[in-house]
Amino acid sequence: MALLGLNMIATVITMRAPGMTWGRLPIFVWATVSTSVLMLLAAPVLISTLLMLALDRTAQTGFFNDQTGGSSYLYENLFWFFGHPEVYILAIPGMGILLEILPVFSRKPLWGYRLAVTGMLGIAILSFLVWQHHLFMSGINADLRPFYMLSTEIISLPTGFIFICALGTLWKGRIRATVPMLFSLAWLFNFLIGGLTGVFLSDVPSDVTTHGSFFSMAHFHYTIMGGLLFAFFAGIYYWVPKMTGYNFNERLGKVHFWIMFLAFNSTFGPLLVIGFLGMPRRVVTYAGYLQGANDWVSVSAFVLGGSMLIFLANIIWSQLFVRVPTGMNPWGSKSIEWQLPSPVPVHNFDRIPTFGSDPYPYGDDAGSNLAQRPIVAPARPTP
Ligand SMILES: [Cu+2]
Repeated sequence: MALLGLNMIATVITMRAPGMTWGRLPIFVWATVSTSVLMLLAAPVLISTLLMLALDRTAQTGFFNDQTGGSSYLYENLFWFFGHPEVYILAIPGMGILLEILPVFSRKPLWGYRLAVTGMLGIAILSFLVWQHHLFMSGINADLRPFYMLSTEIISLPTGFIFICALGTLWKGRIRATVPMLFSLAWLFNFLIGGLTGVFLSDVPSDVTTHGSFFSMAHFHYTIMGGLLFAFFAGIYYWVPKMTGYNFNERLGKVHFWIMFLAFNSTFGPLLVIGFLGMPRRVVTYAGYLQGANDWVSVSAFVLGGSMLIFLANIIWSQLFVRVPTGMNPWGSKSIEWQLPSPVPVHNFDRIPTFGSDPYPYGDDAGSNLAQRPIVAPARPTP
């Protein structure tokens, strides 16, 4: 994971095409860079921690064993020094997918490009300063609590930048409710709930009561499943036709989206409430007054799982049997990958393309697939 991050960063620094300045990088590439920084710096900590743990178990060393002079608290710290950045290793690529898709289906340039880049890099840097919010209830030195409470709450700022950029892009746009767009809009709704409930968990007084409850579990699912997984599906519905050359069935995609979106909220929304009412995580039994709500959640969770079967059916139906050709640019995107045939030829371009503008030249009159300002400048003449 660390080497993959290093590879990505080195590739972006050294192998950009002519004209692809830092200010013209597609926002998903910025998301990849931010994620790669996290992978490069966080993964080695996990690897070393697991190595020490393995030595504790096999060679009876005493890193984390309280009986032999080690510290299990040290293990918690090292684990979460990796574990919190890991949350953003999952989340930031989702933000990149979101900000890549919104301009296409709003027919507007990405609003606040620099703000979005600042947001992603800001999240990446700040995510190394917040890990002890997982240890508020683990015997942390009480004097350390305010710092980690503040640093965690400050991370809402760069995350807020991403929301502002998303809303600014949507504002007065000509919205097309395609399947990738629906999943992207659902990201905004779910991740907002995930973010707002996170504030309660980063705040020490309210964390003392909500820690270890279904509230924190539901919060986690709103960020990772409601955020990442919905963006992941947006990316699949958006880019897989480019990879395979065949469209997904739009109607099945919409059925998948609506069942997944409603069932997701019907599962994890009530769990937020149940958690507040005092239901702990990882306990099979619970008070009788929570029975009805738990039944509701269980049924919703099965429906949520069932929605994946619709997705599976769509893959088999549209990619293996019906096979409607995608064409070069079905979404009318201005990004470079859509200026090539689907699927993309093995060596992509015959000649290295040069870039004359940013990747989002959507104007008010942009309705056709033809860019007013072509993103791909004429290839350099070969000598
Ligand atoms: Cu965390």
